[in-house]
Amino acid sequence: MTQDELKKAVALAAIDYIKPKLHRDAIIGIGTGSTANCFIDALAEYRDDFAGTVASSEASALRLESHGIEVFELNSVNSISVYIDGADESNHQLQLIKGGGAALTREKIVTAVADEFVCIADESKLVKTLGDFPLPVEVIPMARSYVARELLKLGCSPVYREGVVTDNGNIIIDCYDFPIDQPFNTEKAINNIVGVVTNGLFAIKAADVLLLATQQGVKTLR
Ligand code: ABF
Repeated sequence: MTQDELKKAVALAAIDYIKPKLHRDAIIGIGTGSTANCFIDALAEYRDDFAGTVASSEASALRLESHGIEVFELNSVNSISVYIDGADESNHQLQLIKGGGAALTREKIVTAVADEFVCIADESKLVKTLGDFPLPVEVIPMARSYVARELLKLGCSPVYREGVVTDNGNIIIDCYDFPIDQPFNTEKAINNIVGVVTNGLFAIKAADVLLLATQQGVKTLR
């Protein structure tokens, strides 16, 4: 199977996973990226079986609406039953790097609200140690140079992602050359730098389930 076929396979597995949880009041959290897009497309068939969605990006909201799926503001819902999203990397503890698509802050907010976070990915995303993928950090624009200097002290090579403005009007700094042995501590350390809005480590609240598409079928990791 190609990588695209693996993404479609895991999106269908996620549909099977959430089907028993669908009911007329259920709100589904929807992530961002090409794997999440496959899930959105597959979800369209079930649009009448749940109340609606909360999206982690403008792009996903538009795609959901194009399928006639209702999208709610997060502030207008009381709970999210399950959040489905991709990742850039996952380790075996289901701690993730996310934010390659610059949607990390809204993704982390929706993750915080959701009762359950189901990550969907193809097998290329599973790693022993996080950090081959550069860790994205969303930063208030005026703090860019200061935050870069502080990130340097943590041992990475920070690179400003030119030309990218997040949905929240902020900038992204990517941390290169940064093997992350202790994701929980690193997530906290970066959060403590003044001017950082969010970092792309999802370790303090990791995924609950990882549906991983492999050439041998979709595996469920917990
Ligand atoms: C989002 O989409 C991100 O957090 C991550 O950066 C990315 C994964 O994209 P894809 O599914 O296209 O690989 O979930």
